[in-house]
Amino acid sequence: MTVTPTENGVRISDEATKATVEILNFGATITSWRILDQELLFLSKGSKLDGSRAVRGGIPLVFPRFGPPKGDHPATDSLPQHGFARSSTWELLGEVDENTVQFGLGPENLSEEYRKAWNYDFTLLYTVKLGKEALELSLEVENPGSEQFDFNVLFHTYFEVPEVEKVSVEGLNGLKYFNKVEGQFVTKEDKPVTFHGEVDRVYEATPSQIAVDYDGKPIYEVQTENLKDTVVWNPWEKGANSMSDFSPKEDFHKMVCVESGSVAEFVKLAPSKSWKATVTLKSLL
Ligand code: TA6
Repeated sequence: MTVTPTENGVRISDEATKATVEILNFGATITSWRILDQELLFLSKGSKLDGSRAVRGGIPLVFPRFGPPKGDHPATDSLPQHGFARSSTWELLGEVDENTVQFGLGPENLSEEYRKAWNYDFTLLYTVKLGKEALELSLEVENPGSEQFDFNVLFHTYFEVPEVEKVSVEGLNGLKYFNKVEGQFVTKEDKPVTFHGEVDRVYEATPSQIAVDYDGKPIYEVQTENLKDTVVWNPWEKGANSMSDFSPKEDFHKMVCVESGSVAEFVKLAPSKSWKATVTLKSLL
């Protein structure tokens, strides 16, 4: 395994398995994860990678709020949709070992605008470890200040798939979810999630293991520790058309977002406390 700097971030690679992961300093966004030269994460060809806006694909990090400000949570209502972590430049803290790197974000890394909108003391530590068939992502949130703060967090993972109409997400049957397309809760639906139109759902209290199946066979596994919820999203044609950085538009067929996080409720972090969560993505391809 080797860790090498790239123009705007870092790459970890393993010669033996031809596995690589690429991470930008901007957003600490993972933009590529490959095994045996096969790309496993979707990245829109229209995505900006120059720090001018959040990356459309890969794994952007959502913190400290999920979704648009709704006027019901003053502490985060001045922030843009999905918060500031994905659109701030993180500090590459360095190699933890030959297959692991760590990034940090604190108030000193935020723009004045974000700092004003969320004026808390905080430290985020993001650890990315490349395994032979897995990618292990850990996020630690620390509160070194004297005031409690609330946060949502989400690993907004865009998986690459050959055709989303052949995908099903397994492990969420029968669970309550908020259907963002219709703006209402659904309490019980006993079938796997499939994609034949726009899907935008926030599943609450989800199991720690979810699978993405293709043609009835598992191709990805998502394991979590200390994360409650799972968001499943595909924008379909209309959604793709509404995003200027989504191109070509028909590529919505090639992605499925299965996003692990804590978003239905805010996590509350008292002064001097810290919180940690881990997501392990496995490729079964
Ligand atoms: O996580 C799903 C979601 O919240 C969708 O509602 C959709 O809007 C998506 O994220 C992308 O959001 P973005 O701000 O990146 O355009």
